[in-house]
Amino acid sequence: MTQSKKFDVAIVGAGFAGMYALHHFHSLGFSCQVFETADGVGGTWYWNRYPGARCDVDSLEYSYQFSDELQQEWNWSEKYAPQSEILEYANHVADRFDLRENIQFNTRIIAMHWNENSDSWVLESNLGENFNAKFVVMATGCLSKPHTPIFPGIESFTGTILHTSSWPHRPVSFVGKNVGIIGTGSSGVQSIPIIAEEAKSLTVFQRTPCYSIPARNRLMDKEYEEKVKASYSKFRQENAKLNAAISNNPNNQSAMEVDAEERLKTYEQRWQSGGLPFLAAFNDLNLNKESNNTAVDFIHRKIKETVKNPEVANSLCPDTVVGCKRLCVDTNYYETYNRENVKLVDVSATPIEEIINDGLRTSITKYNFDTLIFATGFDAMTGALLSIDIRGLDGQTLKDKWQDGPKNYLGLTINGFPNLFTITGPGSPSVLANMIVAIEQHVEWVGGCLSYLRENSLICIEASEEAEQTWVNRVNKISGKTLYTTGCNSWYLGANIPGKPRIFMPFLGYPNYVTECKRVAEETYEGFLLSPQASDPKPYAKT
Ligand code: NA7
Repeated sequence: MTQSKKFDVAIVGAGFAGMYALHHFHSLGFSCQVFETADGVGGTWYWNRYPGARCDVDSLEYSYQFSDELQQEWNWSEKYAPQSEILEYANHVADRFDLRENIQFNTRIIAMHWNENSDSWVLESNLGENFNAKFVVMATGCLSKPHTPIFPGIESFTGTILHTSSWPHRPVSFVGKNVGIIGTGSSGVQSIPIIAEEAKSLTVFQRTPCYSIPARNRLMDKEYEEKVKASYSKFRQENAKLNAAISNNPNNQSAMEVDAEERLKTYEQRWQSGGLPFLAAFNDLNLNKESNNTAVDFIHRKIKETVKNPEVANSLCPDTVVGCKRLCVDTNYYETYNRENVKLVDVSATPIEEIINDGLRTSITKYNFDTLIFATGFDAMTGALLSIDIRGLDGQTLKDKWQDGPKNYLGLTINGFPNLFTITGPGSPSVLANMIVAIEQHVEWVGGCLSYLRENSLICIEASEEAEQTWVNRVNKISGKTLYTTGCNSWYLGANIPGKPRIFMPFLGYPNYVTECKRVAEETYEGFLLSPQASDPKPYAKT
């Protein structure tokens, strides 16, 4: 029988989290192996190759800061980097830091069981291999399990079916094609204007309209880039003090504190400068419905000014709280509905009932097309974790543990699942922070924890049940004061997946979160159970 390979740390996923975890833990002297389903690095940016895919955070911020050489030498071409450039950057990082030799590509981890005899995890891959690791770090991403709604008849469709989140690795031509697209979240909003330019016709099936702010993307402002690079670490430190660790120029006034004229002026300035900072126009847009309504009215007016057909414009105006769902950032999204070849179909009242051989049928009409695109999102934050058969102490499955929603401590560790860490897991700022900043903070916290255990000859770490419950209550208490939980049905709440428990998953407030993580570590890992004994006390060899 072949001996399974042993590592100090197994890392699942080779996106930005997995790559940095590998680099960082190696630098601390731990032996590591990454397992990655794809044949390349990049995670989200490997898979989401749909036309128009780009980041909604400034390039100079959506990048690693762990190496000053790296951040000085890399030049971004645009304010918001396109997917191809972010993927190029991920590949550059993998080469520059010699990461590939410890990444096993084309390998999906399908099961992970805690072995109480050896105090280690046994991982099983789709290739039938077994691996043994003292610690496992889940770097599986927050938006990595695609959601495809189940429509009857899908197998009868004779044209091409695509999903934005698993786009082909070859160019897809829409020239001369009639195209249908389901979904108007960020992926739909980014791809619709570009597909519309090429396709013969594009029919957009919208169940809920989104709020979208013009990106005002442009070539990198070289002067600004030089200024940032001249004091990059200070720039990063300043951003880390902000709620989402993104420089959004927050206005510390309530929308109700200023008169209508000034409010309008503020919104107009934010609309003209573009992007996510729109939501920082006032400090209570996520807290006070009345304040939020003022932003809603402003965006509705912009939509109505842009879209010529009043009926279409009305259908594009959401009636929910702005910012409650992820705000979209676009280039020519609303303008696209003025094109002759684009049709908007509101399926909120007349849902899609079935896919037919040459299109789809709603409850009232039939639509024909050659290509059907699903831009229907993800089973966010918990989907990728729960699609692996994870079993902790006494064989408890993570699926059972999380049947009423995710429960963990600091968004990083789970009671009953020793030596397991989740990077940007539910209960951490994750998707409501700059993801790369959040990733680096998590990886460094885990690195500190692993070093502490080694220095103190400790074998296992596990979140206590009490600390976990207190943490879950804290995450809920913070979000409960906001409009996130009542203003819409978002994927932050799991509301986009039929049957998923409705729990607001991210921790709101990056700076407070970081302070708490630091405090816990300084208080010798308060809230954790640390075990000095193990049934197999042999330390694993360090590389
Ligand atoms: P999103 O934002 O979850 O958007 C998915 C879209 O698909 C949304 O408009 C959904 O409408 C729609 N959808 C889902 N199921 C259906 C059915 N059954 N019928 C009609 N329409 C449906 O995913 P994205 O990929 O666009 O963006 C995900 C994140 O990636 C984004 O927030 C950024 O952070 C990057 P619904 O709103 O549920 O009515």
